[in-house]
Amino acid sequence: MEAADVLRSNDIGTMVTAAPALYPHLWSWDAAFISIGLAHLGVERAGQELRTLLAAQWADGMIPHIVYGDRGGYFPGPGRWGTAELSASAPQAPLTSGICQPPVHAIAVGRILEVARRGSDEDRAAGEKLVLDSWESLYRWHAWLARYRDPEGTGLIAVVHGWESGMDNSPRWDRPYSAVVPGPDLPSYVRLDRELVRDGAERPTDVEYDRYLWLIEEMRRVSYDPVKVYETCSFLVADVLVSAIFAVASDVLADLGDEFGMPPAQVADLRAWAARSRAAVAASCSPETGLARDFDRRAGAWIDVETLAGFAPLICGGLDADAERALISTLHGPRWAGHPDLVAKVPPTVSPDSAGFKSREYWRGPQWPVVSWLFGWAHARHGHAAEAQRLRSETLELVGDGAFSEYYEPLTGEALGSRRQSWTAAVILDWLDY
Ligand code: 9WN
Repeated sequence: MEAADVLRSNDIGTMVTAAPALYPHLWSWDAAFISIGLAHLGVERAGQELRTLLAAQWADGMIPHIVYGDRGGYFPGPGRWGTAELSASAPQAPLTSGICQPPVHAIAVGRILEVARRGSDEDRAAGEKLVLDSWESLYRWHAWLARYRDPEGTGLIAVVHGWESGMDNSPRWDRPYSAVVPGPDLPSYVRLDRELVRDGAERPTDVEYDRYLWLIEEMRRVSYDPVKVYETCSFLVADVLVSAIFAVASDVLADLGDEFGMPPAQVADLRAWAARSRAAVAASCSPETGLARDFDRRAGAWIDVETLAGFAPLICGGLDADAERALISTLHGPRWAGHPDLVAKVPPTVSPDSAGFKSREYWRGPQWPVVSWLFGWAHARHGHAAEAQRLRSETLELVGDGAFSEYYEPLTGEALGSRRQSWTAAVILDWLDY
């Protein structure tokens, strides 16, 4: 009931904001997870959340990472991006940011359909209508990623900003960000997040923020043209977790396409993208650690930093059975989710045994319930039922304080970041209704 209350109280009618104060707008991958939670309260409202997001899809196919509502309260706001003035592809309304986030949306549509089919006739009809109404937009979104973020057809999808990965300040990005040098003409700005999260150690640093804002300046200068962004942006990294999500989401979308009679040529595209990305994720694995790796396209080098993203092959499959079993054991073993110092056996974003582990700092160590759900969903899909159950019960334990926090301190279980974070409540609702 409390999880449902979080979603209802964050619902401003047109959208469920990602969080009540810190994130008072709609975020792309949050909206997908939120819609899964909403499906348990009513399939129609779940579909509406995705429709709000898809209504902001750019003409070229990109789904933007933020869709702004009419309240301010977040920096950077639409004025800082200037997408409506600068890009012919961006919508004039609603206003949006100029980058994207991980493509989890087809996963959400698939899950909503499953929930809908267990409900009333109206729920079932609403779930099926959602598939029919969203399929083409999601196909265009996947086509945009394949075309503009993997122009050489490697299978690894690139991000041009840490925000695009959803794991903004992960240590994965430290080296690529060290090559992002803000110019003296970076317009001044005031962070609002630091007013709302008082403990600075829980948020990215000011040095990191300067780089985040500088990348926006670089993109403004090429009017968000996706070809030029790829060519000129000083941050360009092939993201192995985004690629794995892209692969499995393409599988889900292709299966829905077959079932709902969508054009065979488009379904074939999705299957080809899925196969290519799955193979590329598997091929990225480090011979030493077995973990998948990002590739810094600007530096031309693999990023050998050990983080939770290294388990990307468990999201999309594609390893041989022995390698997959070994990776599962590592994820649930004593270096990661089974680390003896953790309060709950939920994967931390960085292992406590890593030099870069920071127990309170955002994507540098804390446990994120939504990421745990994603691994749990993938475990169930790929036949690892016991591990899926463990993630569910351990994450429910972690969030048992009812704060529905954005992230948790792994060694103490302390709630960190925003409270009443929508996607945390949403995945808990889904898990309670399994
Ligand atoms: C920047 C909304 C978003 C999530 C991201 C998370 C955080 C924003 C921020 O909040 O990012 O996009 O201001 O820190 O890192 O994954 O989508 O919940």
